[in-house]
Order: sequence, then structure tokens, then C-alpha cells
Amino acid sequence: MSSQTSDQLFARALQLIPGGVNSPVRAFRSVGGSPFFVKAARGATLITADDRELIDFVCTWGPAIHGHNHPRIKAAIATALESGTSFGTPNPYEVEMAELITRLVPSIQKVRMTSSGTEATMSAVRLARGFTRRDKIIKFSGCYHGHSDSLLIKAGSGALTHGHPDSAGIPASFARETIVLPFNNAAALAAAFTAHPDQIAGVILEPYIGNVGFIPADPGYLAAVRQLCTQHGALLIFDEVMTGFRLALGGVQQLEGITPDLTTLGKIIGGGLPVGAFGGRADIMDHLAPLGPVYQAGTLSGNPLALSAGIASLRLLEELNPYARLDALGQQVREAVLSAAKAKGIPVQVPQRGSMFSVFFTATPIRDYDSALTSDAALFGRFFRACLDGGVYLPPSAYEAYFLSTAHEGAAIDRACDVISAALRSL
Ligand code: KE4
Repeated sequence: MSSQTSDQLFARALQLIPGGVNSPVRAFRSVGGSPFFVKAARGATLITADDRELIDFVCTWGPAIHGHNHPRIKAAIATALESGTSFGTPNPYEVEMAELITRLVPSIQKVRMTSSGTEATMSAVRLARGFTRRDKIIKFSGCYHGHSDSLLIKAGSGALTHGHPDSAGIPASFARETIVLPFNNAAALAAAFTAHPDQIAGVILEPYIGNVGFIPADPGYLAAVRQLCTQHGALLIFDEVMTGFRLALGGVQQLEGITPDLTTLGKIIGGGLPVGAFGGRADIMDHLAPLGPVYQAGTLSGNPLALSAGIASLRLLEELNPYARLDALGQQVREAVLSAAKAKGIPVQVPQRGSMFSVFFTATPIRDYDSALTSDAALFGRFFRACLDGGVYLPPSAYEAYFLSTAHEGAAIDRACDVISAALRSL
């Protein structure tokens, strides 16, 4: 492992990797300065190449719900490794993972594994189009579903962070098949169905948005979306890549009592290794090759090493059921931010559910893309740097969700709240 500093490593990376990063949001371009490199992580802590210890509020963008390098997950990977890394054939881990997911998320009657969330959502959209024989898809401003062409339109996360919500390189003919609507607005969805009768294959959304900052659904909104999809014969696709197993064992669909037709998963189900999945009604999933006409595949789909980590992560969640504890941690941070900001006279909004939350610097209540964009991104940048200087790593973007883990309990969360409060007071 290199002994070079982050700056030395970044200088080398910039020569060979676009922007020096393998995923744009890591580049710190919207918050200033250069990214640090991490050489190790354990529990709630990252250890940088400069030997700094940082309390991590990113948790590798969601997967590390048990903290980094959890011994149970490490042991599971070590056991799987003894037998090899990839076989290119069915393996027992795939059956175990499918049984776990279908038991914990009852709307998923059948499931197909992928190696990323992008593959999962891209495949779910293709399946919806193949099953309904319709072409148009509806998504919502600010929702980010990975970087497939049909979905990288008015997207959140890194696309929004870097001011390219509609990426270059997507043919207009493709973009025309994607209709983008405001979140938390059932009337807009009803109007879109009226304007496009029998043309909508599917409606895909993050049921609680994490990619324009954290925005929960208004009460009743998801039920309205469900009813409209049923009424118009469109498939309802819940993208729970981020919220799946994060906010409840059964995801947001369990919290809200909604049954989507398809669900996409990722992040936590890989335990830190590359895993995605999509699943849902058996009559829809059976349209996938080799049974049906919708093709979908992957060299490393169902990889035994990756699934061993994901199975360990899900089993831990079943055993611990840590969601009340994680919500208490989220509330502790929310209260610390609200209290410090009030004392300083800085308007903030802090939407929070469980271990997901965001800080928006605005007096406007946050309920969709447009209200999220009233947040003062420059002030967020100063807040981000003050927290980092104090030893707390927030997502390097004003448009991301923050994540906590069970490893944050105790000293880490108390220390982090002190740092965050001091950062707000310094603004
Ligand atoms: P991946 O292809 O990055 O595994 O998953 C794409 C994806 C799909 N759906 C949702 C709801 C997601 O949040 C994501 C990926 N999330 C971002 C974080 N906002 C990944 C971080 C990154 O792009 O580096």
C-alpha cells in the first residue's frame, strides 16, 4: 500500500483518471480543495493517506450501515475467498441471497442480481418496457437512478452537483421517451398520464429521495402514485438502491405500506462489495431471459464473494434490527444542527428519517427539486470544510444524503455533533 500523501496520490491520479476520480461526486469540485485519499476504514472512522482520522457521514454512500470493516462481514468474505472468487456458474450464495431478499421484501417474488445499482435500474426500466410494450418512462426531478441513458435526465447526485443534470451524449430521441415531473405532486403525475394515454411503461422514483439531499415523500403521495400507476396500467418501480434495508428491513415500501411492481436494490445488499438487484412480481420477472423476451445479463452477477458480504450484512440487520437506534442517532444530529443554526441565526432545513438526513441552508421547507435548489450551496461548501477541518467528513456536495451507522453510537456521534455545532457557529 502506498505511503504517499493524498496530494501526491491525487497528482498521479489526475494524469491517468478523468478528474482524478472514478466517480465524479468524489472530486470535491463543488466544495473546493482536493479530495483526500483513504487507506483504511473501521467502524465510524476513515483513516486517510495523511494519517488523519475522520468520522464518516458518507458510509461509502450507504452500504456501511454496520460501520466499516465489520468483523462479521470480513469473516464471511474470508470464508468465501477460500473457495475462489468467481465461477461463472450458479452458486449457493445466489440462492441464499434470493431467499433473504424475497423474505424480507415481500413485494419481491423473484429477483435478479446485478453488479451495481445502475444496472439494476436500467434493467428494471427495460423490463417495464418489454412487459407493457410501451416506450415512455416517468421519473422525477432530482431523483438519481444511476447513469443509464434513459434515467440520466434531470438527475440528482453528482450530475446535479456538477451542473449537468441532463448529461451530454444522450440522443434527443432517447430523452424524448423520458418524462420528468416534480416530486411530491400527484396532480402533475395524473396530468402526465392524461397527456400520454396508454404510453407510459413505468414510473420510477426514489420513494424518499436521497440524491438531491434527503427529501421524504409527503403523507399520501406514494399511495397516490400507486393508484395512478394501477389505473393507467403503468408499472410502479421503487428505486430503493439507497433506502432499501437503510430505513427499515423492508425498505420505504414497508414504512409506507405500498406495494410496487418492481424494486431496485444495491449498496447495503453488497456489504461494501459491488452488488445490485432488481425484482418484483413473478409474472413480470418471468419476462426476463432465458424465460422471456427481455434480455439482461452480467459476467459477475451473483458473484460469490460479493454476495457473501451482502448476506452477512442482511443477516446482521435481521439479528440486530437497529432501526430505532439509527433513528435516535439521526435525531441527535438533527437537534444539534437546528440548535446551533438557530443560535447563529442561520436558516436551515434538516429533513431526517432514521440514519438518513441532509442539511439545507434555506428558510424554504424542502419538498422537491426546486425547493432544494434554494439552499445556499456556497454556504454549504464553507460548512463542509469547517466540518472536515474539525474531523467530520460530510458528503462533498450540497445535494446528497448523509448516512450514519450503528458504529456511530456513543463517542463518535457525540464528537461529531460537537464538531458540526462548532462549524455552524464559525460560519
Ligand atoms: P450505482 O450504479 O452507483 O451502484 O447505483 C446507482 C444508484 C441508483 N439509485 C439510487 C437511488 C442511487 O442513490 C444510486 C447511487 N447513489 C450515488 C450516491 N448519491 C452513488 C455515489 C456515486 O455516484 O459515486
